Amino acid sequence: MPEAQTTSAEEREFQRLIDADQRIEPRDWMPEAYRKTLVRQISQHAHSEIIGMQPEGNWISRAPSLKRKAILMAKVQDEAGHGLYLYSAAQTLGTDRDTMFDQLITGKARYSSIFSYLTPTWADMGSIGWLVDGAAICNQVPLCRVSYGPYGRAMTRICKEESFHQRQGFEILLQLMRGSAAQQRMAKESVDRWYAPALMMFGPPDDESPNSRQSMDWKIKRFSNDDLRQRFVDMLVPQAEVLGITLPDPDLRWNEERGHYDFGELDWSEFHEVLAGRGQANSVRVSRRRRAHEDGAWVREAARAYADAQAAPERIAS
Ligand code: FAQ
Repeated sequence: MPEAQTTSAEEREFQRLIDADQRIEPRDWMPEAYRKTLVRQISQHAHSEIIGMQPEGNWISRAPSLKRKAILMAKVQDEAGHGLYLYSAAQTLGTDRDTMFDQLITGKARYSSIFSYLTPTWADMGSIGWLVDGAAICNQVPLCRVSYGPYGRAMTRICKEESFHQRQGFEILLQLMRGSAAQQRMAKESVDRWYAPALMMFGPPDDESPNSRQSMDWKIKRFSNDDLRQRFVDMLVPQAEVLGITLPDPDLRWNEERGHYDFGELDWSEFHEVLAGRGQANSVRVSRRRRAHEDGAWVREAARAYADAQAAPERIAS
């Protein structure tokens, strides 16, 4: 008897494209679990960009100079744009934007843990740029090669802007470190607060990451959470030396044998608390987003009326 056929022609074609490092496009057949994983990751990523506007938006009206205000406004606008590219990429998988927004404003959707931390000082704008955008770049450059076409193309555009974000953050900290003793203290205190949460952005350790294995097989993730975290630490140490800032980890040291920096254990209970909604600012972030969405109802109505008028001008005129 011939051996039972276990995979369909469609499945084999999907696997062939993945194995050949070619892209899966919206009209291609894909396993439901692949589609679901992508929607989960891309929508979380989009929500992070949108919620991530708040910690920095908090400082636009208090930026210390006109130049800093203009740069910060441009950066926050970029984050909005990133969110929109990503929602568009998720929409190509059949999940509409209203559904994703609804999940966000009702607190059902995840967004990155990092945006549930508060920004009490101006130096936090430097730390977000240097550490948060720095971590985002480490994570997102490999995502430009993700197997799903619309996500990869959105990431290429996003990464170009993220490198400007990271440099402006580094430059804020550099200026503060060249300033008065109080400014230096402010920069160091801020880096002390943001360093560990930035390392946690890459997700739980590999042996506690339920999604990594499958996502790597599908070439959605190209590197594991721990590998990316290590890359990030290796990148940060020489930059911290230029800044003259000591990273807050007594176990941080160069390991000649591994060719990497060793670093200390992170407090994963803090990460789980944030994911459970008990971070410094979880409820504030979601309620602000909900209010902004409600306040924007008239814009959506006006846009809809305009689109209707374009589609059927005579009906509106009569
Ligand atoms: N926060 O099995 P894994 C930015 C969840 S950068 C919250 O390892 P996965 C730029 C995870 O969803 C930030 N939740 O999961 C910016 C999963 O839960 P689920 C956004 C987290 O997906 C800068 C569970 O833990 N970047 O926005 C986090 O394989 C400045 C188990 O974890 C991205 O989203 C976390 N940190 O790997 C904007 C990048 N980590 O869904 C404004 C794309 C893990 O099963 C200002 N995403 N979880 O319920 C990814 O690369 C991946 O989704 C990971 C997580 C690496 C985040």
